Amino acid sequence: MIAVTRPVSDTIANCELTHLARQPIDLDRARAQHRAYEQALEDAGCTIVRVEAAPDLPDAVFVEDAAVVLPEIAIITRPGAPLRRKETPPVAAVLGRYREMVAVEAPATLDGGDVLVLGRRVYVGRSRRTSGRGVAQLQSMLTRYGYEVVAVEVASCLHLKSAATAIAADRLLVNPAWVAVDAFAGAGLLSIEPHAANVLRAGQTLVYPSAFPRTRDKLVRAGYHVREVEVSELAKAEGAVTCCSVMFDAS
Ligand code: CIR
Repeated sequence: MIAVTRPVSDTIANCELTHLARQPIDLDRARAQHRAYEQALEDAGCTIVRVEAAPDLPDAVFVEDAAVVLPEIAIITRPGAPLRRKETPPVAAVLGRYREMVAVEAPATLDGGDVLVLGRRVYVGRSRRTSGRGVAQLQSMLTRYGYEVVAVEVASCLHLKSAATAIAADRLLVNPAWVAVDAFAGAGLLSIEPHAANVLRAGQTLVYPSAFPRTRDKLVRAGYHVREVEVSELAKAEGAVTCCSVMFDAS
C-alpha cells in the first residue's frame, strides 16, 4: 500500500480554522508527530511517498483534501478553502505515476476529507468545503465505474470524515452528534468521545489518536488492532489522522 504524505509547512500556524480558536503550534513538535505518524503507517505495511514540501501553503500537510484515489482513477479535488487550491498540482504530479486522473472543475468545490469510501459505496459530505456541484461532479465521475455515490449532509463539523470513517470493509466509526447515522444504512460502531470518529485504516491496523482512550478501548474490545499516535499539534490546525495521507494500492 502507498501512503502519500506531505511535510508540515513552516507556516502551519496560519492554517485555516473553522471550529477551533487559534492556538500556538509548536512546529518542531508537529514535525515530530508527523514523522511518528509516517512511521506508524510504515509499520502497518505502507510505503511512504512524499509530495514536495510547500513552505508557503499552511495546510499542505493535510494532503487528503487534495485528492481521492480509487483503484480505477484518481480525482484531483478543488478545495473549498480558496487558499488551499494551490496545494493540488504537486499532489497530482505524484499521483499521475499511479493512476489516470480527472479534476474537479470550477465552480464546484470538493475536499477529500468529505469523501468516505466503503466498498463500492462512496459517501460524500455536502459541507462548507464541498458544494452540491462538487457532489454532482463526483457522482458523474464515479457512477461509470459502478460506484454508488451517496450524499450526506455535514453541518456540525468540518468534513464528513470528522464524523465518520471506515474501520473495516463494511464498518464505520461514527459520531452520531455530528452526522445522521441513518445516512449510512446500517453500518457502524458508534464513537463515544467528541472528535473521536476519525480513524485511519492501514491494512489490518487502525491508526488512531492517543487523545481518545475510551474509544480506543472500545475498538480494541471489538477485536481491532489499534496503533496510537500523538497528533495534538496537528489537531490544533483542525487536522486528524486520515487527513495527513492519501492511501491506495500501487496497482
Ligand atoms: C483546514 O481547515 O482546511 C485545515 N486546517 C484542516 C484540514 C483537515 N483536513 C481533513 O480533515 N481532511
